[in-house]
Amino acid sequence: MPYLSSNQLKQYEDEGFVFPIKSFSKEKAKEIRNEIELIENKMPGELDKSGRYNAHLISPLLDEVTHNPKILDAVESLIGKNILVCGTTLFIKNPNEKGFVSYHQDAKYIGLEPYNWVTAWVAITDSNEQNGCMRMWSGSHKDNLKNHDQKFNEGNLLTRGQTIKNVPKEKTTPLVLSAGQMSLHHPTVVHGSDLNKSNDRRIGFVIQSYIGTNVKQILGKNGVQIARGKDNFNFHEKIRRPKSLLNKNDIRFKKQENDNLQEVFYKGSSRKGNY
Ligand SMILES: O=C(O)CCC(=O)C(=O)O
Repeated sequence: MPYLSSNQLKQYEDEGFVFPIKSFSKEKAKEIRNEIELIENKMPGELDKSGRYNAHLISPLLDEVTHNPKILDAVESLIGKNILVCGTTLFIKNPNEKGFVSYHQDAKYIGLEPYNWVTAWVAITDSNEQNGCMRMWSGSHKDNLKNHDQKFNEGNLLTRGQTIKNVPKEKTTPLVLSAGQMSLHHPTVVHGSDLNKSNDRRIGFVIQSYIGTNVKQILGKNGVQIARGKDNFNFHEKIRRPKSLLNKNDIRFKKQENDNLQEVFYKGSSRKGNY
């Protein structure tokens, strides 16, 4: 059932993003954080570098978020009722580390066309200006794709440090979210985020992205899951959901999927970046 109000739909249309949208309780968010941290403790490195992609394939709670009916209701309001999950990314910024995200447009490097897709950024911890929440350049989704430099700079959480020059940072909107809330953003809206200057981690779980069944991957290959509705196009291979926490076959499968992703992320690039 479509879930966004007419004001929220207008915000998305005018600004290229909509927030805050309540998805689950703070208590649930804490449970999810605990599961992420359990994986980090039991399997050091599993969620680092390229391992941060597709954690929903090994974490039952992140799988639950990815298929959460409230989130899907909101997504349905934007891209229609036949919805696939094309991948997820954990964006974790630890205190005292140099993690930031340079200003970029997702559509420039994700390879999904047409743009009948939307990215959900789900707050597992609170996300605010102090700990480096996302910042959006309102209305920038209405422009064409912009030039991006590939900076491969230290601390940049993007694979190739893709960076748009001259973004008016003072005009960007901070997407302040409480744990359990989410934002949705358009493929061409310009966005980025600053350092975490707080004493705690900032954890965002990003479904990157929910795509309509009519969307193709033009840079490589993406395994997908059906989130809602029917896939009459069959452009993508359907992949499994996790069986249990720390399941060996799930862990092997995630690695295989992430190896395939390298082609998408580094297409057209002469070198490998941070991830
Ligand atoms: O988590 C962040 O700070 C940035 C995430 C991002 O760029 C995205 O979700 O597209």
